[in-house]
Amino acid sequence: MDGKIVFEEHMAISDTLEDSRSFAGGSGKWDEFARQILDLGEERLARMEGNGIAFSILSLNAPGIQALLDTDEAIELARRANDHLAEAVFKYPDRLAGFAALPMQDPDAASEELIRSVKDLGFKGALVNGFTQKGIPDSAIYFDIPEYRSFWATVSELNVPFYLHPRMQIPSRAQPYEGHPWLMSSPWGFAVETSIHALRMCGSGMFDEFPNLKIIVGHLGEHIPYDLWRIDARMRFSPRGYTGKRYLGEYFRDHFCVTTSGNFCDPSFQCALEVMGIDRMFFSADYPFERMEDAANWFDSTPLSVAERLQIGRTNAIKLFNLELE
Ligand code: GRE
Ligand code: ZN
Repeated sequence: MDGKIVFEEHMAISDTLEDSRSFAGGSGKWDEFARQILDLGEERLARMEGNGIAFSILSLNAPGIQALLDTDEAIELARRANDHLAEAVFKYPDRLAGFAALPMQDPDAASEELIRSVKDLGFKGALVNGFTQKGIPDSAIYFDIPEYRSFWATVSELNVPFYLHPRMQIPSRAQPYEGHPWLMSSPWGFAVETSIHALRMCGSGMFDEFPNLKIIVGHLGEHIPYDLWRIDARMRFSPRGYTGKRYLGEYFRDHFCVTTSGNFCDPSFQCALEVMGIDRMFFSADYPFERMEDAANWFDSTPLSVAERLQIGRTNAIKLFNLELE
């Protein structure tokens, strides 16, 4: 399919490049990976072209800003990363757009940077790499807590989506993974962390307060669509402090969008599609952690009608981000 749009696609600046080293796929692959994630020009655009991808919204690699302990440093680096990305977006406005990296260490500073990114740089929303650390290494702040309501008010007012992207749990909080470092990483722990954060948001009342909030999760929903029925079924018997006005599944279905990033599997895709509904499903690749070729070849041949493929691969994204594309 031509004209696809993708939006879990990553870039790095020199300050955050090392964050991704352990995910590059072995020592022999590092130079190529580093070149790909730093590139905001010809190689990326050519690869998009070759895979029928017309437009890509880029974001800073993980954990990026969220791993910084110093708030001033986080504010400064987020600004710098966003300005760097903006240069590429200005150069190729028909092909590239940006998500803001945000200093979530300080909710007011995060609001400010989001406003600047959307209004001055033309960015399409934010992508944040999970919980933020702050002050000490053993810290993990989730954004459903009351301190972030003013931030969500800003997101709501700007009416832009917020991409909740994975990061790895920090070692001091990762006892269940002991002895199995592979388990806490992208094969499993990424989804555990991100799904807990997403479900906390659903249970927090933030969607009652800001009914227009849209949160995006990747990797076919970070395991949630598969288990959404059971969550509600069990909570009827054992609510244990759940104070939501509606079933949790209703919040998830109404306020979350799901992308195919890094999860190119027909049965999982069919499950997410059936649970979320076609209006909430979106194609994405997760380049350069995934190969664009793998993403595109899978998506172009997964069982869908022509109209469904067009909607998930393109038109849903045009609507979600108000893109000025046909
Ligand atoms: C991602 O961006 O989603 C990602 C990483 C590292 C490894 C795997 C992965 O940042 O999907
Ligand atoms: Zn990603």
